[in-house]
Amino acid sequence: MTELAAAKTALKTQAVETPSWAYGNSGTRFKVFAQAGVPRNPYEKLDDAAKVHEFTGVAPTVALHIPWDKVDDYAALAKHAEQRGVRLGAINSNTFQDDDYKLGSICHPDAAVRRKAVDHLLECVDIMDATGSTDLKLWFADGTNYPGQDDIRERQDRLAEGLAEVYQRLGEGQRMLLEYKFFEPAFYTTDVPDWGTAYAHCLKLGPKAQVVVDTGHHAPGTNIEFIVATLLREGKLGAFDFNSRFYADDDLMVGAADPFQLFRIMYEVIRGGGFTPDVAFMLDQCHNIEAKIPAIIRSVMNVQEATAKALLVDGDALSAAQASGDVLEANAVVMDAYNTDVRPLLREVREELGLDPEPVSAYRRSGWGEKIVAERVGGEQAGWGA
Ligand code: PSV
Ligand code: MN
Repeated sequence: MTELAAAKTALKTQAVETPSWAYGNSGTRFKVFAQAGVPRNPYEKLDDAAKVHEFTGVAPTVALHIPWDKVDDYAALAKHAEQRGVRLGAINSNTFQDDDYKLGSICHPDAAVRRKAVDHLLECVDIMDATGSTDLKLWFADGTNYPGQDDIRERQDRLAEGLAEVYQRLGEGQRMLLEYKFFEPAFYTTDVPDWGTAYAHCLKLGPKAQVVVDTGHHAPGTNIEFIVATLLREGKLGAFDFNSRFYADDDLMVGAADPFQLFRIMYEVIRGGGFTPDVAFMLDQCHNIEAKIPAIIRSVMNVQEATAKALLVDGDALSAAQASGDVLEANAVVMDAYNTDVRPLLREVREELGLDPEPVSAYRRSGWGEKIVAERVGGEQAGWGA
């Protein structure tokens, strides 16, 4: 198989999971701008997600967020997804929105609050049983704002204890994905601030615990691809939350702020054997001012473009240049791949999959955007907290 043919085959098997919350209203702490046609419940979020999959062909699963996507009958929700041609993906827990969590959740100094948080995580595993989801995604807002506020070491002990209880509850084929974030909402210490802390906990827990790399959760200038390479070497990279950032956790469209970084990350994924279903490629974004569905389609395409470029890196030429110490040539090989216009290749891939080569235009022509604006009248739009 030629390199190009191999790249095409790989691109056809790619899967990007979209987050239910990206279809709802969102904003900053200053303002949430409502958009017409936004889903009013998890069923309508899935209808929109199905459109993203219909036009891209590579977004077959949708991540849920509990309690924002709470329903009475999860099997019925899974069936609805299936009827639309998608499946339910990771279950994201939420231990940051209740008043009880002011001083933390699973790391809280009060055992009763910790119990409540762990019970919520166990409930999320029950939901996974009902939906058939394999991944429990954990992000904790836990931390402190002031030196001395709480004991850093004891908080780690509480975290380990809570995680261990949830880990024990995981069934066959289920896993726990632990996400880190360096700050916010806590500003002095965060209990899972970096990949090293997440890794240390996952290592102790066992093989069903893996680390999530959210690309927006690092200090500016962090070499994320190095983290990716390291986690893959250790067999501990479970998933990505893709988004892009200019300043902090901006949750902008992946590939918008720094497409070169996304390419470097995807190169390390491929180089490290991470381009498999064992690593979940998820989006974690909010579309505060732009139209949501086309923005999600664009984001999926941005991931595809970075992947295509990474697949085109000439491995033999790169190894030869590296082995001979030819710094300039090695860098040129990587840059040649990055500078390749892969859009024609991706158009071909889509045509071969029976899709329109231009997903955003095809979506716009489909009339779905107008239909949801006309039909989704009344009721309460989904957004933060719903
Ligand atoms: C908060 O920073 C966050 O964006 C985390 O990345 C989670 O993955 C997501 O929210 C959903 O809880
Ligand atoms: Mn995230």
